[in-house]
Amino acid sequence: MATVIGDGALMFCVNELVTAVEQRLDLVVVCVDNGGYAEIKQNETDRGISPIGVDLVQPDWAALADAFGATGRRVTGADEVAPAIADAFAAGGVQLVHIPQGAPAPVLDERNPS
Ligand SMILES: Cc1ncc(C[n+]2csc(CCOP(=O)(O)OP(=O)(O)O)c2C)c(N)n1
Ligand SMILES: [Mg+2]
Repeated sequence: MATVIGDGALMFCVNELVTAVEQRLDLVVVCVDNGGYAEIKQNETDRGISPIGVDLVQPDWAALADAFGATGRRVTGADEVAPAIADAFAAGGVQLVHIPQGAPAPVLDERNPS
């Protein structure tokens, strides 16, 4: 199993990592971390609201995964994304791959198509 999840969404359900470890799942969690609730921030801006409560600190998600008994990896460049995900699948168990802002993930941003 695998999931791709934003940093804000992961913050809402991070406890489930422990459940996954308890249940001995093979689960790869890829956290795409843009440092906050970007969609909500955009919605606020679109409505003329000065953004509030939408810029989050970027935790060390890999360390958090390790603390939960999973295995965390943090990529520092785009070229590391695919190998890190491949390593996570190969390793088995609960694996978290943290892709912080500044290490662009190969994803399509629907709001800013290139
Ligand atoms: C269980 C749950 N809690 C709260 C929300 C409200 N919510 C919608 S989008 C969002 C922020 C998601 O942030 P992130 O995953 O970082 O995505 P981004 O907008 O930054 O791409 C939240 C909290 C939700 N949809 N579901
Ligand atoms: Mg985000």
